[in-house]
Amino acid sequence: MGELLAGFASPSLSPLAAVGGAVIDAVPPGVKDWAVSAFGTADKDALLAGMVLVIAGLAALAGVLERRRRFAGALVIGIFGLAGAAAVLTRSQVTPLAVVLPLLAAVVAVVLLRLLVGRLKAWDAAASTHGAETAAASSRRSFLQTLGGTGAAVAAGGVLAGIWRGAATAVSEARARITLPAAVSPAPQVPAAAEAGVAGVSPLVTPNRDFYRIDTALSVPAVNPDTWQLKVAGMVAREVQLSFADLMAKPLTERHITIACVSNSVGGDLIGNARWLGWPVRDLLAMAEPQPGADMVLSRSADGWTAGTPLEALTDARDALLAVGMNGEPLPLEHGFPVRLVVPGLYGYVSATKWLTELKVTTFAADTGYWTPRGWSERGPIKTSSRIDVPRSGRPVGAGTVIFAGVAWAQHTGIRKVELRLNRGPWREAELAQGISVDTWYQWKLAMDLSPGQYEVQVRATDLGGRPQDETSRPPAPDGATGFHTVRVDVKS
Ligand SMILES: Nc1nc2c(c(=O)[nH]1)N[C@H]1C(S)=C(S)[C@@H](COP(=O)(O)O)O[C@H]1N2
Ligand SMILES: [Mo]
Repeated sequence: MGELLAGFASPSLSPLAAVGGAVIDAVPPGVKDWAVSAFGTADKDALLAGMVLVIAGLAALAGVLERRRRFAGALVIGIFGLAGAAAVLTRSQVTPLAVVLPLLAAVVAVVLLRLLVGRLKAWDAAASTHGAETAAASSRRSFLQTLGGTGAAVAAGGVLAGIWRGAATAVSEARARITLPAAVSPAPQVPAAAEAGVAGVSPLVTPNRDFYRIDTALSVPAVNPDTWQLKVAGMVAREVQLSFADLMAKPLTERHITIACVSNSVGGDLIGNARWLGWPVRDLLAMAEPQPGADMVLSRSADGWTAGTPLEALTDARDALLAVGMNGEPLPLEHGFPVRLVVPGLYGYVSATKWLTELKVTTFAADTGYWTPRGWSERGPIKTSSRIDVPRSGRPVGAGTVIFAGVAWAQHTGIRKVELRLNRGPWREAELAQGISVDTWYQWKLAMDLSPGQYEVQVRATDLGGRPQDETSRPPAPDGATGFHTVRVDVKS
């Protein structure tokens, strides 16, 4: 009921999304890490499924209690409605209507509960009366009809709410109307020599639909580009306001940049490379003129999430962008439409704010980003790492020439070499493909002659400064996983 009402009245704030968002913000960091490692990018679906199960359990409990004692079940529903309203209140997009919806839904649920329990009791009474078989059958039918009708109405309401929410997104329509301007500084052509040419290796440029998605937003924030405003404030000589039209009229830069999540485990897939179109953040900051002493920019999203980025990374020569385009399209909604930050060399949690609305020039001493108090480091430079894509771990291959291939990255530094070793033997240098730029990942390949047997294969990358990747096995928290990606290959005769 709450979802249905929200679908029509307040699509950005369904009660389910609000409770889920509050849960995400409240769980200890360890639980979040466990959820990402267990469910990957399906973590939100898993949370929603879990919530639906909890709701079904509470509904069953309410029914059982109400049958025993009048209003005992209604009390459970009332508390549930209040909890929903409280969760909505913790959300940054809260509106008065959004708070009322869970309460309204609870009232409807109590009315239905009373109706159903009334019918059930009539059936109980008739069933225990001798010689009242026909009365029992008819009260049974009446109970089951009411129950079935309620179930059908809930299902239809849910579907309707879903359709409505999908169709009602004026934002998707606004996105469809956008034509991206050409870049004044276009992305360098992807050199043909950047392709290792091995089937099964990660594509050099990740298609938008395959690009990993990580954020705390249970429902994708709907930010209308026509009303979008970016505010630059804090320790600046002058505050700057920027509209989407202003931004689109700036001389834009397009670059391939590989972004990665700090939660990516060694060998994991929370990393992707896209061609981003945007205005260099340093040009915007130059307009605002950061004051001496400032060392951090706290960026904020429409849903209240924040990241703390070193001011240096946004003002130095690297191409930190206020991105509006991803692989030639306006940003997909899940990837931060209409505007996000992309900063070469930094993990997403300290730099890649999606649905961006504010840049506050400040200091690390005065402000902290969303993940820092939750057990993650204040600073998050991406660690040099490498991954074996083919052959897939555990998949048998034929004896003879076996081709290994994968990707390696050291954003903003670049890769010098990639090496492989078998069963902890000597390192052998792989063939390193040309990079698109030092800000992207590189493909590599190595053909080896292997006789039948079991092999443990490990990969390591060395950056252009000559620093090999860290070999110590460490988990993602607090500042990124380290260690060698290791696959087991079963070579058959
Ligand atoms: N508004 C907002 N932006 C966010 C996040 C978030 O939770 N909310 N997560 C960050 C993290 S942790 C990562 S790794 C990147 C992922 O960007 P992607 O989903 O486009 O791949 O977005 C960053 N930007
Ligand atoms: Mo992340």
